Amino acid sequence: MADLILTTFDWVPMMPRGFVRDLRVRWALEEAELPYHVKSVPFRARDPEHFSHQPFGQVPWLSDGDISIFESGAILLHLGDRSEALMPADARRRSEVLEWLFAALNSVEMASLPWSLLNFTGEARDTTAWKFFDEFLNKSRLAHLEPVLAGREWLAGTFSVADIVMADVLRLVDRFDGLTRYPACRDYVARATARPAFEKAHADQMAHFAAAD
Ligand SMILES: N[C@@H](CCC(=O)N[C@@H](CS)C(=O)NCC(=O)O)C(=O)O
Repeated sequence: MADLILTTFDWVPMMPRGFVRDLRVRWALEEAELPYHVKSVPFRARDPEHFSHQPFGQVPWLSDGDISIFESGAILLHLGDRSEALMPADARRRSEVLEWLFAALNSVEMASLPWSLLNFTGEARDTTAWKFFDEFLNKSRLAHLEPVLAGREWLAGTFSVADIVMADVLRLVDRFDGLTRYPACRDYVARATARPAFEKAHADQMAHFAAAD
């Protein structure tokens, strides 16, 4: 089996540390107990080689032999083929994982990321943009996700890549106190981030960036 190589930045500012998306990949690799190496590319000077792996000059990407794959969701699906700890074999449950993984990325993160960025930039709470995204995230997404998570431990029966992405997405909302009205969402994040694989992935990311300070 080919070596798995995860590429991330060599350094990032303090604010995103612990939230850089290589964490999702580290977490999946740890859950599946797959051996891997981590490589770095410069945060400040992104060269053509970097863009040849990630067309937007972002991270992460994963090399698996002669396959190079970007987008955290795609990487997790790729790894899902390697381990039932990430993706169930049963066809019905597999489709549940797929729908929830895309829901995390394309329904929840699509709403939560602009909201988080407005928090990050300190956008005033009385602007049209803030009111729009705050209502969108709360009324159209979190209010509906709350009863789902109140009724189940993990999104698709057992823990899967869908939970890695959804918990990571919600973790950023929680960082800005956006889950205070959603106890089931908060408990879900707490449950997911208490997993040893998350704790190792998080500690390793923090150590990786701290090493470059
Ligand atoms: N949709 C991409 C997003 C990747 C992304 O936003 N990466 C961030 C780090 S978490 C990045 O590279 N930011 C630097 C930039 O956008 O220039 C994925 O999930 O992999």
